[in-house]
Amino acid sequence: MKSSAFLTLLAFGALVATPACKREKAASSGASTTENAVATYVAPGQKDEYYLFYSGGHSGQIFVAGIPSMRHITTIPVFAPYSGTGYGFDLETKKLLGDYTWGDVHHPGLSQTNGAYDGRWLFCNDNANNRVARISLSDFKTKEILGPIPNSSGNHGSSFITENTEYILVATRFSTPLPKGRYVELSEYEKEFSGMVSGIKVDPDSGKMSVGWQIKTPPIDFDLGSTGKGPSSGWAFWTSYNSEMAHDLMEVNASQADRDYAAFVNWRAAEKAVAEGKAEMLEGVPVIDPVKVPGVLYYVTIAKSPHGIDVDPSGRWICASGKLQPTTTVFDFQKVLAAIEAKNFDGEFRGVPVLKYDAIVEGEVPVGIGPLHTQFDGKGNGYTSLYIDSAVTKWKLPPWTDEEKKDLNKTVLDKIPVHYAIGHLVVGGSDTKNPYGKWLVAMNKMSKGRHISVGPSQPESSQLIDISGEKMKMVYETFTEPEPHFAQILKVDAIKPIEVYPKEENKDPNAVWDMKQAGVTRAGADDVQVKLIAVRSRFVPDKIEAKVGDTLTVHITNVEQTADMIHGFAISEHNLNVVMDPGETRTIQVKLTKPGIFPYYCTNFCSALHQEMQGYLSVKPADSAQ
Ligand code: RUQ
Ligand code: CUA
Repeated sequence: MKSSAFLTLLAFGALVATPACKREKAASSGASTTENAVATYVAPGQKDEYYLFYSGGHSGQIFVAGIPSMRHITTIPVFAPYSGTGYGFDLETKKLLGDYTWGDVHHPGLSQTNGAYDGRWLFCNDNANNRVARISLSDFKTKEILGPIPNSSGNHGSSFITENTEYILVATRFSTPLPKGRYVELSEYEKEFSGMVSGIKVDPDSGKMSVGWQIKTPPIDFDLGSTGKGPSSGWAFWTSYNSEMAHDLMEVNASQADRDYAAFVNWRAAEKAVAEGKAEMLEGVPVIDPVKVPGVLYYVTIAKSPHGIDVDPSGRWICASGKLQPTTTVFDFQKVLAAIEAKNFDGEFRGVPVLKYDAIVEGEVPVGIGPLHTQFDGKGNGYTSLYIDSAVTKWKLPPWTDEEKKDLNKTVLDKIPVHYAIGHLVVGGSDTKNPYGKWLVAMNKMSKGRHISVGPSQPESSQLIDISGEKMKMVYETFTEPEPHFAQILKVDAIKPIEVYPKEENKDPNAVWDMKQAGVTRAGADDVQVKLIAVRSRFVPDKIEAKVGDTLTVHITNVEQTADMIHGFAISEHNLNVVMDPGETRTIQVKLTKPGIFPYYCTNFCSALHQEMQGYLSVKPADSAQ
């Protein structure tokens, strides 16, 4: 008896002990566990040093985490409704979403002034419905959604922000016949379909976006891009696949050629051409034909099925990676300018010159297998993600010594495994003139057992890598909301978000601040208007009467001016919830279709009497006397 109980205990003990032992073992390989733990530990009451804005892919959202803790601290709903903040439920945000309830966010981009983050806006793209959105960093809310962009399908190659946020540059992943809505047989793909590069103009004061101009291209599939600075100021770069211009069995047919095209776009020249009347209007947008307007577009060949193309902080080195070739190709933009000047071309592609590869390439760095994206630390190094190797390679940017040039293996400085199948990676400020360096976040496409099991859909994983030393150091791993693509890192002290909406800045004509102004008005035969105050811990009024057939409009003002005093407003069985921050007014509207008594209540915990913050919507039958 005694011994069997002892054995049971032992077995039980072993079971309990295993995960902890495993944990220690895993962590102790590499740098010291304690060191890593301390480096990422943000003690209770302390705060992170950086924001990580990461794309939520087909969730249609942007997620915000802190670095180094990697804690997910907020969700910014952009292209999808989010009842957590009432986004997509009130009239204003419903209008932002338009006809869509989802989007596919891939590449967030921070606004810049003089090649540095200015902390004003965050832009992001919707790959699915061809839109771009603008988020204000003063309140972390989506302010504007532009699109679907005319003449543009598959808005993957965006949002790439120019040095002074003159434009968000955007390119099409999918080509379609233009104008949109025109029916053409798929067999006519090569002849009848078009791709497009678009300059989305950003108003420097308000941030308001509009389509500035477009450049029409053959039906290749643009992939990733980036914008120039320094010597490449005024230029933008995209990779593409499908130089074969295939339209079916893409996996095979679009991987035939050894090389695909990158597009080098002189957006200042495009802007000038439009000003000089050299564009033709299509669907209200000036569209440039690059064959008729030489100088706006050049092609460059890159091996093979290229994906990322990234400009280093100096603006001189353009680094492109071909998924199916184990190198990252570095172009020297000074040589690009010289080649253009000398017309050093290697024929043309559909009437547009192709720059002579040998004349502009600096070298092909043997980074490893499946290279996708490159980021920079501002200290002369590139970091390239390797999808197939599941690793990140650190390598030295040019200028290279003669010895290095002879054997570019010598420029490869370090390689660190990630788990697993990394897509994007991000280094703070990599796309500015002065990156922060310090941290690199690897966004992995497959987690394969990195988390405790939650069923077949395994949670994604991101890893935090310390790049401050010579060797990269893996320090932390965390769950990432799906579906991670690109991200941006911003120093916390680069912005100063507001805490309340000041009462005097609330311009909503239906805002009410005084309980005497609040109330229910029948404005028309079937139009009931309510001006409602939300304040700890009551709604004024707490009774609304209406009848079936009425359209009920409720303007709710949270009159609090105290930080973090947030109220929600939900009506039972009416699919409605909005959340008002302090000083904010939001409007909901609903057609009343069923009689009864429907409680409304505050959804956001606000005080000890939050539970009592409730009222009743009484809906009389349609035929009742008013
Ligand atoms: S892409 S994994 Cu949508 Cu940004 Cu490269
Ligand atoms: Cu107001 Cu809870």
